Amino acid sequence: MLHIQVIHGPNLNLLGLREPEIYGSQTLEGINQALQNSAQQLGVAVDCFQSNSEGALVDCIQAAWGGKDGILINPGAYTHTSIALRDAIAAVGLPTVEVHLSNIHRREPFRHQSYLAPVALGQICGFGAQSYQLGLQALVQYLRSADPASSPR
Ligand code: CA2
Repeated sequence: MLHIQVIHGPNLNLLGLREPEIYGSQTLEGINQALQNSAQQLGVAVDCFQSNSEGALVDCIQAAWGGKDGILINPGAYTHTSIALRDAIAAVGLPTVEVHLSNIHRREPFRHQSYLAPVALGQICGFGAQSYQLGLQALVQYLRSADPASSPR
């Protein structure tokens, strides 16, 4: 069975509690539960992790190496600042999909650049909590096409 590491970056623990006009009303717990439901439907296993600390996020990416097949990550504001997260993803070499709730390209110019996008398979943004669902589907499809033996069908 495929194992996916889901990673949420800084402040995403506040989802549903603050600024619902920008980030929606769903809580992080709700997003994780919806991902678990989809994972069950897809026949994959998902582990979810959130931290406000850049180092803890790097540790989680490193720990995925060897045990997980892919990474689904919303790096939060570290998207636009973190060479450390980019280097960790490049170092472990796991297929990674970057997701964002908001469309970072129609927001402030400082959000238009992602340090992670060049080392990710792709980026999905602007669909609210649905971005995570789309990202999970894309990642699982990619992993199954890369390794047909991992398909349950
Ligand atoms: O749109 C996204 O998913 C972001 O990754 C969210 C980050 C932002 O810095 C990125 O540019 C785009 C911010 C996450 C903050 O989450 C909050 C949630 C509720 C209340 C306050 C912040």
